[in-house]
Amino acid sequence: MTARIDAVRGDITQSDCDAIVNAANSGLMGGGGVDGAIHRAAGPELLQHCRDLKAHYPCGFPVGAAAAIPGCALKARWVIQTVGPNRHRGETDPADLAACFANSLDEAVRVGARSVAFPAISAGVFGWDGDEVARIAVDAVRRSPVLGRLDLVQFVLFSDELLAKFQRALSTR
Ligand code: AR6
Repeated sequence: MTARIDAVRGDITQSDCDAIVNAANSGLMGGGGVDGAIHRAAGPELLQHCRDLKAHYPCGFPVGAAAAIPGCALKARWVIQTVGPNRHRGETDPADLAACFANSLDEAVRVGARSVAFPAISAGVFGWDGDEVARIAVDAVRRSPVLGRLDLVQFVLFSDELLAKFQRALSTR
């Protein structure tokens, strides 16, 4: 058996998945976009877990890395922190974005999650094209060696436009 991979429109903070992935920044102290929404919904306790994680990364959390912290007030049991490449800073390597998805799935399996929800990492403030994010995300998830240890990988998109892009990527083999 391998995980079902799908895409829905919605707010990832309301996801029923065991783990939700946060598109954070290397400072890990919260921000706008999905990061801000997750911090608001999870409550202030999340920030303390972020501080503990940050203490291990004095030079900043690396682009493409992933680490799970407790979901606090969220339905999700874990928030997996990852940092996408920032196109506005010249971070244009698709491998860095693919690493966010692949490493987040590895981390989800490591903590025992069976279902994982992803936002469109780097498709907001970090300036990547939505179609490109969708293609890279779907490809990285399909290639993941841990897919057989998960039941569901769900992309949760904030707009119909982005949902259509992910649906297109999912319909292409
Ligand atoms: N649920 C699902 N998707 C959402 C939600 C939500 N509640 N809110 C926003 N999105 P962004 P990035 C979508 O900018 O490009 C932050 O300040 C949003 O519409 O959140 O990786 C961090 O602290 C977009 O499609 O993440 C970093 O500094 C997608 O999530 C920086 O932004 C990603 O947009 C990271 O930028």
